[in-house]
Amino acid sequence: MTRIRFCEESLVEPILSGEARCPVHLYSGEEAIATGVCAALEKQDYVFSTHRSHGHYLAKGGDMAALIAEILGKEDGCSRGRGGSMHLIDPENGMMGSAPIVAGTISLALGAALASSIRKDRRVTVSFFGDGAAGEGVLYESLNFASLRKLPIIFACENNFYSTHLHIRECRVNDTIYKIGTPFCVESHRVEGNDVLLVFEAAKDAVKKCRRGQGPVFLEFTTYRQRGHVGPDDNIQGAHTDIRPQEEMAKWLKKDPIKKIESYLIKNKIMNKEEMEKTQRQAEKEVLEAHDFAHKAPYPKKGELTKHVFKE
Ligand SMILES: Cc1ncc(C[n+]2csc(CCOP(=O)(O)OP(=O)(O)O)c2C)c(N)n1
Ligand SMILES: [Mg+2]
Repeated sequence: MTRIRFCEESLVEPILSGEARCPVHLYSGEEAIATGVCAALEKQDYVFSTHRSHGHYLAKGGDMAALIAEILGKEDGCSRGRGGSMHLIDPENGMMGSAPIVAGTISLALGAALASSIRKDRRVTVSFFGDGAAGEGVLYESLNFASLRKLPIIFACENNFYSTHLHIRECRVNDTIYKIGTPFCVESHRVEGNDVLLVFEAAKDAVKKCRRGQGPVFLEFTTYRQRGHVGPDDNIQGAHTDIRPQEEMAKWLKKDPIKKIESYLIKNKIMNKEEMEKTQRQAEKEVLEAHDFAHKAPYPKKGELTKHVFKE
């Protein structure tokens, strides 16, 4: 979680300075979900992600230097600098890809889970998506098909209560999402997404069920983004402001997922302050080295910009 937070916060300056040219959706505040879910997975398991994908990529084992290089559009990026922040991939570690079309990767994840069930390879697939994807028909079609075929797939909805700047209550009659699994006979739960231990327990149970052929499972994780929808803040018409109510933001800052696990670890004498600082120093070093690597990496050659983009 610390690695993800430090990585995300290190991107603020390159975004504001224009060094990062692609749209960047920061994951600060939501780290417990990617971390808790991916900790319950094996390396060979698959995850598919969205426009807000840095946390999923890192938690599944993706290389931070290749992530920063990708965001800076460099040849050494995980998508050879052609994809940017919203097209991350690392098949070696089971990170099968992210894409910015809202709900666009749900059906791809479903296909991967279908392949696993045909091959009987015992892999579990996690489809990460936001609350905004609950407004797209493909999610309902995928829930139905996954349930019909008992596919080993976890639908992991990250409900941060906003789709861009639209509050969930402006587009849904209530703010719970997990209940949409019920009509499709999919086991569904709502979990406090800022509590990494609860996330991990829920994911572990869901993974177990999927491996036993008792999938799918739908998990809705409640959370809140600490940064803007895209970029560090919401620069709407030149004003760096956030349209969300101040009290709401303050309430959620108090529920910071990293602070939460830190106080748990201290209170239960699992880690002390020095050990935590050591973790932070390690993360800081990794981030600095990743930026250094990305700065030095070359841009793709002008004549090769479409190479690797389309299959020849
Ligand atoms: C099909 C589609 N419609 C609209 C958009 C524009 N868009 C980009 S992100 C986003 C909101 C997504 O909200 P949510 O799924 O809750 O994810 P969050 O950004 O909150 O993590 C929208 C509407 C899009 N990328 N794709
Ligand atoms: Mg959202």
